[in-house]
Amino acid sequence: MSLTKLVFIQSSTNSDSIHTKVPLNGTVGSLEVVSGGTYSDSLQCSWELNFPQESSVNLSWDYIDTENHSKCKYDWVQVLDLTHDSQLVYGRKLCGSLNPTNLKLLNVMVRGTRRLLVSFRSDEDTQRRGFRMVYQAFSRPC
Ligand SMILES: [Ca+2]
Repeated sequence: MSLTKLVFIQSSTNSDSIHTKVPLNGTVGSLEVVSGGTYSDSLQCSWELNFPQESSVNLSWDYIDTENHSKCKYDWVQVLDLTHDSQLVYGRKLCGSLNPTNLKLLNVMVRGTRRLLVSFRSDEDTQRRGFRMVYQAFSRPC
């Protein structure tokens, strides 16, 4: 089961940024495995995000709450940059129950990409709340 919906993010002025970022293509959205409750067992979901031109894509996470394992063996979410040899954006899978501080550490800007692949997997037992990832793509202004 997958759910994709649009989430509009208020633009904010960043003190260390001179330019105001404008999402030229309106490529803003969020991905999550469930809208409430827990995800299902034995899920294999993936979402491919295609951007009309090379973009800088900001990724942030409202929550990540999956079965925990030191190597994320059971339930996990990962982000691949398909433009750059399918590199793992975080260098690893993500799993466990992350507190707000650790979630903030996952805020990244993926630069110069046209395609990202977000995948989620759960095994047959122990389900939790899942994740919600928010993305916002910025194209080059000129
Ligand atoms: Ca599980």
